[in-house]
Amino acid sequence: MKFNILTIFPRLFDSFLQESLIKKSIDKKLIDFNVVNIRDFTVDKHKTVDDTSYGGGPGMVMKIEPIYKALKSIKKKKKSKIILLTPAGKQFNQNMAQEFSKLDELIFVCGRYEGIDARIDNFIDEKISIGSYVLNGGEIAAQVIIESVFRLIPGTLGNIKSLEEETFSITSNTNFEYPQYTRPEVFEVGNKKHKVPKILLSGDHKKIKEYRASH
Ligand code: 6GU
Repeated sequence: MKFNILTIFPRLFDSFLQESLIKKSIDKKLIDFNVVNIRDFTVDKHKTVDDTSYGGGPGMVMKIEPIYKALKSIKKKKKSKIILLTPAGKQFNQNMAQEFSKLDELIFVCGRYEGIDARIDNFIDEKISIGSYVLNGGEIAAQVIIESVFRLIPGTLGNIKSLEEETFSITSNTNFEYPQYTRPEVFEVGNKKHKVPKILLSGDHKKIKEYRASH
């Protein structure tokens, strides 16, 4: 699967792509990234990506031509979706992550919060928000969506647990997560001993199962 990202801050993706399972999955060629600097598609001397708002008002508006040209520069795959990240979009959830993970490609347009020329609507498939709060731009939202989508692609996880169980637990009210512990058995802070529940050390698999089901 390919993730294309259109942004005026491409370096925000540097460390994101260079760590952990994202990096491993890129190395394994399970996923692929194309970070596009919208500024590269400006034609004027000052590489202008925004301008004042028609009708007046505060804040700058992202110009449509550089974004349109950046979109045009992407050689689109068959199952592809163009997503505009905006706090005014439809709220992202696990079911959407699941649907997106079946595509060949996602194309993210990272708008700055102040605004983007409304004619962008003619060139995108969906508007998505990651929650009821305002970010200055879509870059971190794109990273949130990418992180939730890529891990659903077969081979990207050490397949730790059933993804179906995980989706069920998050979309229903039941919680499949149980408290987990690792060494040391007793963690001392000052005179306080923080202990691992005895049942988990008992080796009694039936009891452990019951404990996990009820916590
Ligand atoms: Cl996708 N963009 C911005 N700018 N703010 C947000 C958001 C997106 N989702 C929640 N807040």
